[in-house]
Amino acid sequence: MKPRLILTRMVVAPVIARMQRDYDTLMPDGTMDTATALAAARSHNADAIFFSSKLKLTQETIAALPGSVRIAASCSVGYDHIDVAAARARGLVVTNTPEVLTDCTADLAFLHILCACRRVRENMAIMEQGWRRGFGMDEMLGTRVAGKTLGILGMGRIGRAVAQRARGFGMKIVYHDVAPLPDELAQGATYFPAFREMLPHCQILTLHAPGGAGLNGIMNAETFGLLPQGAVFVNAARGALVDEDALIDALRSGHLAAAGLDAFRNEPAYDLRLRDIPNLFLTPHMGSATMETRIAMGYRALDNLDAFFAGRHVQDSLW
Ligand code: 8YV
Repeated sequence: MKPRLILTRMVVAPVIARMQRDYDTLMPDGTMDTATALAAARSHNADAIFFSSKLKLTQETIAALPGSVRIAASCSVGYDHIDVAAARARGLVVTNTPEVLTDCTADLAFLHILCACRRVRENMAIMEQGWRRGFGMDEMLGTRVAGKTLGILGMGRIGRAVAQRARGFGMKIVYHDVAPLPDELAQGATYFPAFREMLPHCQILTLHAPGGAGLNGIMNAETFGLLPQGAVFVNAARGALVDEDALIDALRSGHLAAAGLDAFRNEPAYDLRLRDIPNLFLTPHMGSATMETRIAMGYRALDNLDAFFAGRHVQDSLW
C-alpha cells in the first residue's frame, strides 16, 4: 500500500511523476487554501502533506489536521510559515528543502543588485516606449557595482553564495549574523557583531536572513537612515524583514539610489505604491524559480517523505 499524500500546490512534471509513482496522491485543483487542504487531508485520509509557504501551518491548522497525517514536507527552504513548536508538540514531522535552491536564489539576489544599480527597469521602460531621444552623457546614470562594499545580513548558505558572486565583481564584503563564520567560510568578509554599526559601511545592502518574529521590520526608518546617502538596497529573502513605508520614504527622498525586491510583506497582493517607484526593480518571489531548482526542491521534499515512510533518518526534519 502506498502512503496517502495530498499535494497542496502544483509542482513540476518530474516531481509529479515520482510522487504519483510512490504515493497515493490527491492532486490540487489550483493552490489549496487552508480550509481546502484540511478538507482534502480528511477526505483522502492522508498520511502526509506536500506543501509550500503558501499554506501556513499555524498552531490552529496543525491542531485541525486529521490524526492520520504524520509528516508535512514543505517544498521551500524557509519555514517561517510553520509553527515548528506546535508541530513538535503534536508529533508532526515537518521538513524543508535546504541547499538545493542556494545558487538560484543567490543568482536572483545578484541580478537585483545589478538591475537596481544599473536602472534596468527604467531602461527597459525607455526601450518599450520606443527610445527616440538620445541621452546626454550626464543622463540616466546608475551606480557602479565593481569595487563597492556589499553588506550582507545573514551569512548562511545563500548569503555566502551571494558573497561568492560579489567577489567576482571585486566587491568588499561585510556581514552581520549571530556569530562570525570560520575563516574558510568567511573568505575575507569582515564581520560586524552589531548590525547597526555595519550599515554606514554598506554601499549596497542585501538581506539573506530568515523571516520570523525576531527580525520583523529590521529594515525600518532608523536602519535605512544609517545606510550611506545613495546606497542600494536588495531583499530577496522575506518581506517581513522590511518596513515598506520606510523603504518607500527612503527611495522617494533619494536617500536610497535604488532598490530591488523579490519578497514583499503581502504576497501576491503586494503594496502597489512600490510599483510606482521607477528606481525599484521588482520580481514576484522568483528566487528558486528555475526548472532545475524546482525539480531538485521537489525531489528533496520527496526524499524526506521516502525516508520517513521507510523508517530512516529524515535529513531535513525541523525538530
Ligand atoms: C519558494 C522560498 O518559491 O524556499 C523558499 O523559502 O521562498 C521559495 O523558494 C516558496 O517558498 C514557495 O512558495
